[in-house]
Amino acid sequence: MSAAGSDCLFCRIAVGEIPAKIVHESENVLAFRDINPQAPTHVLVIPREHYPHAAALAAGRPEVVAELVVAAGVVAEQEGIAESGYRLLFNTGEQAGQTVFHAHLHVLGGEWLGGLVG
Ligand code: IU
Repeated sequence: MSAAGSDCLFCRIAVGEIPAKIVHESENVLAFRDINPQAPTHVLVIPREHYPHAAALAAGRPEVVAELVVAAGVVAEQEGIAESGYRLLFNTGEQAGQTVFHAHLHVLGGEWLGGLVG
């Protein structure tokens, strides 16, 4: 999958061109706070490499999908929500509400979430 580079907001965050509140990073993934949080903890975990959504990432680099989930667990521990529970969410495509077309895993928690949140 080719990089979207300067056209992609999250690619620019991944290379440090646009600032973000980074909470965790590793070779292949980066986690930063959502600018419009929907819960006390709302972090986005992204692959550094550009894929437009989770399904494309799973097709191209399935092992990185696992790395996103592992990173989400690390973030949950850091945030103190691993025990109480948290929600992992991939919006995949426009009708699901995806607005940024660089794959990202939402990590939501810190309060009772009830029904679907994203
Ligand atoms: P979605 O699954 O594509 O709808 O989620 C995109 C998220 O990216 C959404 O929760 C936004 O608040 C968030 N976001 C951000 O954290 N920083 C930005 O500069 C922009 C969107 I634009």
